[in-house]
Amino acid sequence: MVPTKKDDQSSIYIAIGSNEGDPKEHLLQARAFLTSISSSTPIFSKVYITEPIGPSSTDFLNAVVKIESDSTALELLKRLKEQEREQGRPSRYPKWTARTLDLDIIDFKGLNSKQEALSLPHPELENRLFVLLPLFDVAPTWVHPVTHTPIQDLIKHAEKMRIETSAWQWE
Ligand code: PH2
Ligand code: MG
Ligand code: MG
Repeated sequence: MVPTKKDDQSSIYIAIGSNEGDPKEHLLQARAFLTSISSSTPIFSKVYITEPIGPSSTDFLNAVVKIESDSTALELLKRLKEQEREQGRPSRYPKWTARTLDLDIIDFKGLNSKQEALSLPHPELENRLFVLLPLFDVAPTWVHPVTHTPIQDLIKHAEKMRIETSAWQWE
C-alpha cells in the first residue's frame, strides 16, 4: 500500500531498545505506555534480538512503533524521557552503555530539524540496521524525509550486524 500524503505528515516512528534488567518486561511496559499516548491504534514491528553496537556486551531487544499524536516533538521527547526514568533508567546516563529502556524518536511527521535537544530525523538512522529492519515492518514504503532514500535502499547499504527475529513476540 502506498502511503498517502496524510500518512507521511501524521505518523511518528519511535525506536525501542532494551538490554538491561528484563528486556521483555521493559518492552511490554513500553508498549502499554506507547499505546496510551497514541491517538490512533499503534503499529508495532516484530521484536529483534540484536548485537550490541558500542561498548555494551549484552544483546538488545529492538523494535519500532508507529504512533500518532498531536504533541509537539519536544513535548513527546519529554514524555519518552519520563517513561525511560519510570522504567529504571537514570536521567544522567553514560552514552551507549546498557539501558533498561531507550525510546528514540526516529521520524516525527517528516520534520527536518536540528536542535540541541533533538535532531530529526534521527541522525544515526542510516547506520542502524536494528532500527531500519523493524521500521521496514511498520512502514515498508517509508522514505527518508530529507534524502528521500527508500527504506529498502537504506537497508541494503547499512553496515551488516547480527540481527534476528526474536522467538518471543510481544506475548
Ligand atoms: N542502542 C544504542 C547503542 N547500541 N545496539 C543495539 N543493538 N541496539 C540498540 O538499541 C542500541 C545499540 C544507543 O542507544
Ligand atoms: Mg538510542
Ligand atoms: Mg535514546
